[in-house]
Amino acid sequence: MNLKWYTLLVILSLFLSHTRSLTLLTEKVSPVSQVVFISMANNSYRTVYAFAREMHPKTVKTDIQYGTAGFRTKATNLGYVMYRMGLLAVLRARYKRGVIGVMITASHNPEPDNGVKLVDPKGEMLDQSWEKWATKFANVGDDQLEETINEIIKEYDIPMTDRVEIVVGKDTRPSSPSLAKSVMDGVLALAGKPIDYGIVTTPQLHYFVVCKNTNRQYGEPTEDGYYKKLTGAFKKLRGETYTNGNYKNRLLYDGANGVGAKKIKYFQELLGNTLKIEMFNDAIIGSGKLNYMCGADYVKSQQKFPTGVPVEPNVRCCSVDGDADRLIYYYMDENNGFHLMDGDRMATLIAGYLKEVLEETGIDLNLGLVQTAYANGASTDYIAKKLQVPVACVSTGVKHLHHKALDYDIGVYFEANGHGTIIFSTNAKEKLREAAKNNTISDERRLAAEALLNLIDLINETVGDAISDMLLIETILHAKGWDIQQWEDAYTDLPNRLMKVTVQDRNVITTTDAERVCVTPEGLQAEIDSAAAKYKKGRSFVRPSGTEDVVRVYAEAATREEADELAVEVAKKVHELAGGTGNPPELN
Ligand code: NG1
Ligand code: ZN
Repeated sequence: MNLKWYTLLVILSLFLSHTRSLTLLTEKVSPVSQVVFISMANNSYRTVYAFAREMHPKTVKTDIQYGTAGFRTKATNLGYVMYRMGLLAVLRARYKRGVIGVMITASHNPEPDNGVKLVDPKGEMLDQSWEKWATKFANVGDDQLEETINEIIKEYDIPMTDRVEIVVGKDTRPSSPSLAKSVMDGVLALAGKPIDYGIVTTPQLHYFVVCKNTNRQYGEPTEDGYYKKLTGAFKKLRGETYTNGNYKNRLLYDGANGVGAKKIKYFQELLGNTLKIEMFNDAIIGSGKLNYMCGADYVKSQQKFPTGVPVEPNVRCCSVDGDADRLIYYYMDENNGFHLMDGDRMATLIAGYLKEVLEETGIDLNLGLVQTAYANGASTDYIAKKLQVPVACVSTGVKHLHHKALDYDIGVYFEANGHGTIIFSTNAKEKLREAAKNNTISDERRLAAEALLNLIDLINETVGDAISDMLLIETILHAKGWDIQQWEDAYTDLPNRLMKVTVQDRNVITTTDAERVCVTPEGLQAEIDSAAAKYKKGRSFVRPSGTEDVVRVYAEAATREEADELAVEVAKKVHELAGGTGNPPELN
């Protein structure tokens, strides 16, 4: 577009601005000096830079890093980061020619924190090659923002004329509404179209992104569409008998006082008596704090029963985290002994069940399981040796697990903390559909194929989804007629301990081999090896956290005392060799 037309448009938009604030000039956006003036407010014409400086100025000097789950820090420091992620989302959407998602949440972190992550068109986490851009966008000065935008446009040859949709979701934190507004300002500033989904779970947002990018083939991009898809599949799988053998259709559910507490109510309405979910920590205002002494992270990391849930011996309970993408099961026995069923247990139950049903279909598909180094050694042994399902180990972070799971026809992935899902390849789906329609094969084979197709609808393939995973676990336990103790009988966890060490700069720790081997500081790995060798079944590794300013230490061994001792020994070595701050670590 030449300058004359552009000037005319500016005059026209100034005129229109009396009636519209923050309005877009045209559906197709003009790249004058690529970025420049797109938004309009208060009768004045602004640059992205001016808008940033006036409305969302950079308030923090220290750099922030796009980590394992995007940016995460104190909510008060995130306004400008959100605005800039709104800008980046538009650029990414134009580059990918698809809908991009932005989720505002700090998951299991305490309430004063918040965070933001971008969701790519296929529902995956932002491609790693763009993480450096996210980090750059967040850290440049206000006056370098336009230059940075022009730089990325040039590098990727991004067409700046498409109108793109950005779907925005947020969790229940008090800071989330204003941070969502900042994201949307960023989207509007580059003439993208923000679609505000309000309070939703992280996996719901991933689902909406995929529905939109597949022209609704994956489902309806609405909350209603999501509930109906999942509960419809669940009811079909459950059939008319709600209990079976030792399986009872009653479950105690801890919503962590977060978004998972709000959304489970819609599920319960649609599920009726098929599954009786009793809700606790249900986010009624004033009743309890988000993630405080409850939720999946608390239960897994403290290995304790959450507050707010009544203790009933041998009754199946589960907890989700603050944005409902993690799930943990547990129960208390009659002697007040606490039993945890974490992500590894879910992965093994699911992989074992899928293997059985797959065999019944007679279809040749490869099934694999992906874990991280945090997976309990006993679970890895059980999967590889007893189930005979191939296991892969990758670096921490869902993006790595998801990516690896794509290598299989049916890829099951779970982090020990309860985040995971299953992905089915197009080949697998096609073969199952063919078998389900094939009248020349036995009823048994056909029904097994149908069951797997229903399972696919029950699963949120886009990302780990606590509520969808919960419905899947309930389906499997029901099919097997198992109570939670029978599920637990599969193998015995090796006692393990997680510790945190604070150091001056956690990035001095670098690792290789899916984080199982520490490369720097020099000499640390040799110390870890010699410590682990002292204990029966001893295994330990260290890595810098991607969500907290700490180094994480993991240790497991044959007994609780040995696992604890090994963890402390390694933590002390980290403190000594990696620039520890404060007192040397002790077990608390
Ligand atoms: P970091 O802080 O990088 O360890 C934690 C979890 C990850 C993942 C992310 C995102 C552990 C040990 N680490 O990452 O598995 O879930 O948070 O929430 O649980
Ligand atoms: Zn989460």
